[in-house]
Amino acid sequence: MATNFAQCLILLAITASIFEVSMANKDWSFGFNYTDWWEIIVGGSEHWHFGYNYTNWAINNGPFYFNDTLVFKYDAPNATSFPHSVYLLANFWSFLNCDVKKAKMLANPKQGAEEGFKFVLKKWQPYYFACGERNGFHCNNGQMKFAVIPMLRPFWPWP
Ligand SMILES: *[C@@H]1O[C@H](CO)[C@@H](O)[C@H](O)[C@H]1NC(C)=O
Ligand SMILES: *[C@@H]1O[C@H](CO)[C@@H](O)[C@H](O)[C@H]1NC(C)=O
Ligand SMILES: *[C@@H]1O[C@H](CO)[C@@H](O)[C@H](O)[C@H]1NC(C)=O
Ligand SMILES: *[C@@H]1O[C@H](CO)[C@@H](O)[C@H](O)[C@H]1NC(C)=O
Ligand SMILES: [Cu+2]
Repeated sequence: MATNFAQCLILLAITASIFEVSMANKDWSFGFNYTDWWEIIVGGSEHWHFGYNYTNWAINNGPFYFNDTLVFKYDAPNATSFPHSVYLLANFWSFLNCDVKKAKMLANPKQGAEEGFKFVLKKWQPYYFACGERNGFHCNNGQMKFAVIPMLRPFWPWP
């Protein structure tokens, strides 16, 4: 089971590199700036807040692809609102247990304002996102966590 999964990853990584090479020789952009085509607002109109089921959101809005940009939007805290943040959890166990101790902070409570905090899915790896506030409480009880494994885009959507 584990071996098959590893083989599968290697195969797909090879496919990805071949694909990248073949695309590198062609100018598909025709001068058009497509860097911000695939920006996905995490939570959609709900943005990034306590109590929304982001696992469910990720299932319904996936799959996500290489170079997709996730946008986390949350207001900076004030006297009546709580802070949020964006952390990358170390591994699947940390994700399950909302263990934010070993996590890496990607965005502090102020970085989600206005345009939001943008994160590009650049690598072939699982990404475990969570809110790091209150030592995992937002992640656990607030459901502010989700996992993403970017895929290779099966087609190029321009005409
Ligand atoms: C494309 O747009 C992005 C953001 O809108 C900008 O940062 C980038 O420099 C632009 N790239 C080119 C080649 O114009
Ligand atoms: C959130 O959504 C997931 C996937 O649909 C579901 O399995 C889970 O039970 C939901 N969590 C809560 C607390 O409702
Ligand atoms: C992702 O973006 C980088 C930098 O813009 C580019 O070199 C790479 O080919 C892209 N990968 C895919 C799979 O689109
Ligand atoms: C505090 O922030 C919340 C959420 O962004 C906003 O709805 C509210 O109006 C703000 N309150 C004050 C006093 O600025
Ligand atoms: Cu939070």
